[in-house]
Amino acid sequence: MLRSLFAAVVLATCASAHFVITYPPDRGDSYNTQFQFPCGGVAFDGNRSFWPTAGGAISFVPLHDFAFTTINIAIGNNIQESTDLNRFNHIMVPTFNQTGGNGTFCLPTVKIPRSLKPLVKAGVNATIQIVQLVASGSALYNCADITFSDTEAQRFGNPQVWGSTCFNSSNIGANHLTNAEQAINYTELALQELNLKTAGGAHLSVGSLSLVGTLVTSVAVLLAGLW
Ligand SMILES: *[C@@H]1O[C@H](CO)[C@@H](O)[C@H](O)[C@H]1NC(C)=O
Ligand SMILES: *[C@@H]1O[C@H](CO)[C@@H](O)[C@H](O)[C@H]1NC(C)=O
Ligand SMILES: *[C@@H]1O[C@H](CO)[C@@H](O)[C@H](O)[C@H]1NC(C)=O
Ligand SMILES: *[C@@H]1O[C@H](CO)[C@@H](O)[C@H](O)[C@H]1NC(C)=O
Ligand SMILES: *[C@@H]1O[C@H](CO)[C@@H](O)[C@H](O)[C@H]1NC(C)=O
Ligand SMILES: *[C@@H]1O[C@H](CO)[C@@H](O)[C@H](O)[C@H]1NC(C)=O
Ligand SMILES: [Cu+2]
Repeated sequence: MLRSLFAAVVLATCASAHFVITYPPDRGDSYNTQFQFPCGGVAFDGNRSFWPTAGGAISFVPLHDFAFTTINIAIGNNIQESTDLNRFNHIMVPTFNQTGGNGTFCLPTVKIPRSLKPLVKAGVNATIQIVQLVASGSALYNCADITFSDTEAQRFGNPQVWGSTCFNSSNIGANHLTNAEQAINYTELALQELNLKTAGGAHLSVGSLSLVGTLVTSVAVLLAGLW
């Protein structure tokens, strides 16, 4: 049986969940168990809603000031939901900083991960998972069970449906997370390593000296913070 979009929107307005997915609608409400991997402690109930085969909008109502948010998908009917057989390892939207709460946040064009494209066609079932890591350190989960449909994009594209479902409330947005990995200069690291090797450990290389410098600075900053 198909979940109605209307039911999900009503749910969102009186939600007790930390965040509610409104499109495609989530499985159900959870608050006390929402930190449970992979779907916030809500069991699959057999209900699904349509979602476009070529990818489409994902809309949700967050509650927190900000949350590091990741959107994943697992293809299949009855997803095995244990952590060691994690099928929610196909990333649709890599982690970003979702800012603002108590309004609607919508990404209009979320794509199917390249690795899964060959598996996706009308009638295939899947589950979309949204993970929100909030300031307290809790990871909160929510899932939407879907069936891919070739006609859903057209239905959803109807301005009446779209306009009431996919928008960003004024206080809500997103920032990119600076990827610490990208900030590392691997050329520099390789040169430092080479320096250490050619120096044969006999004396500190420039690389090590700058590392010591960084440590000293860090300790100084830490101490400054304590005053
Ligand atoms: C599916 O959703 C409908 C409407 O929300 C609900 O009445 C029904 O109980 C759900 N099905 C199951 C198996 O829970
Ligand atoms: C997809 O899920 C629905 C409802 O859970 C089920 O009735 C249907 O058989 C599934 N489709 C496929 C192709 O397995
Ligand atoms: C995430 O967004 C919040 C709210 O705008 C901001 O305070 C915080 O510094 C951001 N965090 C990162 C790591 O971007
Ligand atoms: C949203 O509303 C809840 C409940 O009133 C409140 O605890 C929370 O701080 C609000 N979040 C934001 C970002 O305003
Ligand atoms: C909502 O904000 C996000 C982040 O800035 C943006 O990617 C998205 O396109 C916006 N949604 C709409 C419907 O404009
Ligand atoms: C990385 O380090 C190398 C060697 O010191 C330097 O030539 C290069 O400009 C650095 N790249 C960036 C992006 O800082
Ligand atoms: Cu919360």
